[in-house]
Amino acid sequence: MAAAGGLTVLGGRHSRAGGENPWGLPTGNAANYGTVRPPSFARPLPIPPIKQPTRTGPGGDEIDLVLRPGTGQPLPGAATPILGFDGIWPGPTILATRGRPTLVTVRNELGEAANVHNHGHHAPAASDGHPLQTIKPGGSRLYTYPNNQTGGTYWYHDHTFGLTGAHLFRGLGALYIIRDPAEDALGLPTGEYDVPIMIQDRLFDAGNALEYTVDAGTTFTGVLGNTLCANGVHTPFFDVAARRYRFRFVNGANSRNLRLALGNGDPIVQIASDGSLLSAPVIQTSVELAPSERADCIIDFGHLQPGTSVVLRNLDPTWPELPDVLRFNVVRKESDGSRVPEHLAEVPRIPIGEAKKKHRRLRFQLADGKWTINGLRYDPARIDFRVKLGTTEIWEIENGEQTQMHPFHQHMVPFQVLDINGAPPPPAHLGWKDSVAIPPAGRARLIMRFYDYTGTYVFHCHKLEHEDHAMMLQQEIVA
Ligand SMILES: [Cu+2]
Repeated sequence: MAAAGGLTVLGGRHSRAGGENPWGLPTGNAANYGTVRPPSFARPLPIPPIKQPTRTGPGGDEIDLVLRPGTGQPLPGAATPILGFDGIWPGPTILATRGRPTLVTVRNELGEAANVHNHGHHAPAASDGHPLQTIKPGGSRLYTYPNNQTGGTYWYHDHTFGLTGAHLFRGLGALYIIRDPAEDALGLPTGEYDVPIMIQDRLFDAGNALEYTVDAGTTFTGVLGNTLCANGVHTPFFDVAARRYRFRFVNGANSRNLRLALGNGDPIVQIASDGSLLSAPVIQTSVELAPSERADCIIDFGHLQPGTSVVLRNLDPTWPELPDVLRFNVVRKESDGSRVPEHLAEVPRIPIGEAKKKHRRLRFQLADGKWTINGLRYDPARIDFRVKLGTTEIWEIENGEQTQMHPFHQHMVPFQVLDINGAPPPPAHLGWKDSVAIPPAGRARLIMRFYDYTGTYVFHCHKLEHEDHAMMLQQEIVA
């Protein structure tokens, strides 16, 4: 089935074509998938700069951010043109403190409309980055982030109607971390031992330019790269001391799933999922992250001798497989005053009875070759349903697609996972979440409280090529 206008997606199952992608589809520029990558672990992991406030006062921290073109150096050789917050990829990390507002003035010097969505943030509708609330070229907009929510790892990215995938792919993504004094008192690794790592697959052409193609194949599978980047650099290395580290892993890929594991078989201790600490650490052999999910993990290099290396692997089999994320090189011994307490935070479960009869069913599926939710494509002029402020609801998200998962993302309020395919969620899913993978042909039930803000907010699939074409609906929260 050919794609009219390049935006119709294919339905049904697709057989594996030898040497091609498993769907046998024209996915992006096929020639570039065969590009020989430079050696792995050759360049250091960059750490995005911390954004310094322009002013701090009683009303909060004021930050000035500019959307502008820039260049990155993900590969050796020619620089790569990008679109960046402050012209860099990833953009600067914004550090906020729980309970103290952050006021971000964003000026757009991109030459095209764009905006900012602070993913996982509990913000007034005017600051949520609704797909139509864009900043015109040359214009600016003030985003108010109250930071009245759990401390943790969040991230901000563009959310322009129909262009979110293209904009994030070109570089418009960065971390937003909320510090919480209660969390600081736990003794977890901090300072230089608290390391943000945004993982993103990208496709480059022979001249190192980013190659983003929307066609029938990529709209079906999502855009999948042939190069895995950590903080904007292809498969880097990171020198560590023989001690504990906290890594804030962000799956900032457009559509790729990740399953992180250590090459030496050591455990990864997950302490937070999306924006909240778990009640207790979860010891895992691998950590799965759907697009937009985050996992804060403790990795202890304390038993390793200097000179040892450990590769962070990606075990997810999505085509084309990208098995190496980065390599940790243990370079020195060091004393370690950090600890990982057995109890991290109170995460009270929302009682199911609180939702009373407020249940919704949302079916994510292909309909007439298009990505839909309950058969509907996103229409910004249409309110899909209204939710009463102050109520609690249970949403049952169904995945009607047999071959791939859809990562569900809700704006404005976090949720708790009640069950996935009828089974209790895994321990790493017992915190507050804003994104969750709905397995192929599977379902999940989520419970959420609608509090503080009225207005129109979207929810959608976070495979961005699904979201853009147009697996997204909107709810209006009403008083
Ligand atoms: Cu999807």
